Amino acid sequence: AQAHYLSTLHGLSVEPLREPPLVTVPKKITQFIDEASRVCTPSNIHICDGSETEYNNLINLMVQQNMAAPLPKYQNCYLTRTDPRDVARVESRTIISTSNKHDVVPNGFNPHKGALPNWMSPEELEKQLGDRFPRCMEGRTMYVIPFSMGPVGSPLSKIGIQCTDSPYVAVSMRIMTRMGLDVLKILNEDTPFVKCLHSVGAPITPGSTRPVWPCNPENTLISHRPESNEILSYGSGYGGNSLLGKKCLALRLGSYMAHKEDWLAEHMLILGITNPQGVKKYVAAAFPSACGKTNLAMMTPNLPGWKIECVGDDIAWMRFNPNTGMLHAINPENGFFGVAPGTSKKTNPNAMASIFQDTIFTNVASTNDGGVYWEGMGEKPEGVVDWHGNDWDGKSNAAHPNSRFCTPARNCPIMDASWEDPEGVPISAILFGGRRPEGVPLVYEAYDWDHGVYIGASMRSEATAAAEHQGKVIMHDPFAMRPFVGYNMGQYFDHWLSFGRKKHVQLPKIFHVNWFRKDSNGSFLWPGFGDNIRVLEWIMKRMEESSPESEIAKKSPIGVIPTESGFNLDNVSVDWNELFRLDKSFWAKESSDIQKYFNDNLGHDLPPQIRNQLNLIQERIQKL
Ligand code: GTP
Ligand code: SPV
Ligand code: MN
Repeated sequence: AQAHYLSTLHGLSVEPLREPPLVTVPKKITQFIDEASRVCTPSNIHICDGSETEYNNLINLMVQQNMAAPLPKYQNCYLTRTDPRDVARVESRTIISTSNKHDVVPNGFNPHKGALPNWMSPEELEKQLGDRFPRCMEGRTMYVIPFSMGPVGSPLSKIGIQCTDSPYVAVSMRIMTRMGLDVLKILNEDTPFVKCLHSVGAPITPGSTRPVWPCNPENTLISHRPESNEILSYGSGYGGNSLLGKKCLALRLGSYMAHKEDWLAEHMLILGITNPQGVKKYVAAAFPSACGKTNLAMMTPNLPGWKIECVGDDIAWMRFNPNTGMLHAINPENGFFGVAPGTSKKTNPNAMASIFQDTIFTNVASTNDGGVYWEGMGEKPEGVVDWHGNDWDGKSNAAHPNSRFCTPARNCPIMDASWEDPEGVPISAILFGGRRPEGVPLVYEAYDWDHGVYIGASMRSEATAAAEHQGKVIMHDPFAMRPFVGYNMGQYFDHWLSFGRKKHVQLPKIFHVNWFRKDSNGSFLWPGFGDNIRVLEWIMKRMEESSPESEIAKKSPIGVIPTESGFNLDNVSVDWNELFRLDKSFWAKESSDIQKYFNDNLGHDLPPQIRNQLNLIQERIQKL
């Protein structure tokens, strides 16, 4: 234990913690910082204490360097514009490295690149890292960020130490995680932690130019070593590539740990729903990136007497609680990194109430009165400067489609009273869903757990701007985890199936939803947003029913669907028949596409129960 806390590291000056100077930092952690600085050779090291003063200093530094601009229309809000080549997660350059390839890649018969996580051998990764990290922080400050995913000190939480040369990452991590001194204080020599090393890959050498948003797109590599609890990310400063607590730790390493430790780390929102009679339940929902999690998690219901409260909008860590027998979920995050376009007073008033204080906006447009603008925000103001920093021509995107707000959870007016409960909240239903313009009805319910796992495994969704995929192709995205699962997808399916075999547990019901079905003119058939409460109302009623047939429910080949009279359509006009139409040729093609995806990519690693479910569905579809 060191009495005066890292005052020097091999001759470099280390910005000391302001208060109290006597924090004991475990040796393993000082060794990691030492190692990172020896390899990356930053000119300075700054240990983040997580204080407001520090946050303000870092923001001011970014403003001085033109990396951030104040937004005087709001309170304590800033705008960042990235390099246009660094605007989203880079899935093609995101890899998991394990000693055994099969631990990550299933034995598919004809595997497709990008259909599942990428694997790299330890030797190859060592070489790739060696080509990138040495001296990569030259001329820059290395920020050391101690953070906790989950409430500080909760037995369910995980600790990470991120070394990064990006002040943008340091300030964003203070919003998105519990970060700083509070975390350092609870650590001892035995506390496991994830070593997170991040560099934008743009050293400042004599004569080199200093880009406003440093990055290195040609050499970007987001790598994970789950066997040694390490994340090494290079070349991108953006979101899921750089805020390593989020997708890298909480999902990729998280799912790897969850598999070993018998829990689940999922790309899911968590919400509380209270009906007009005062009955409250919790629901978790997995939709792929940019498919509606934040909006559902913060929804303002369009039905009187209903209440939604938010626990989390992107990630859920879940395990069966031995006392209640229920699946309990925590949100490991501390803020929202939400899609800006489409966010308005009409669609998401709770987000609008959250994001005009203490928020960092990335790649949105700005207005001449010191505000922000994006597509779908409301009426177009005059004098808009687009996300590139140019006067907006009114035709191209004002905001980048993947532009984001980064805002503390405490700003959201409907945070659930239990959102930081270390025990988590008990989940009564799990929803899977995606962007399906064709063929897939508004909602259907699984017949049982295995069928529900099949529904998660067979998820597909239209590509979005959250990653680098071009066009609106329908992609397979099992459990909305294709870019985020940290181990073999076949084993992941099996892990989900294993919960169905547990004794003395209350399994949540499983549903599939689709807000995005379109009519022949290309318009959405369903109003979505606040009207999604109608779907949640039906789901909540179904929690009380066990038979697939009732006044409000009937069987269909793909699952249990609502009866028209059993679904609340008060004050909304929709084409019910079209919303729920099941087309035989569509579903025959859908199931054969899924079969091909499974054969090509999972092969013998596809659990027999999933193949069995596929067979049952194909038989039922034949009878349509
Ligand atoms: P990530 O943060 O990338 O994981 O995305 P997310 O799943 O949280 O998606 P989000 O709620 O931010 O929504 C993404 C886009 O879908 C936004 O532009 C929303 O306006 C839009 N959207 C969300 N819910 C609905 C809905 O019910 N109907 C329609 N038509 N659009 C929706
Ligand atoms: C997603 O892409 O699912 C996000 C944004 O939530 S990012 O943090 O970039 O992963
Ligand atoms: Mn997400």
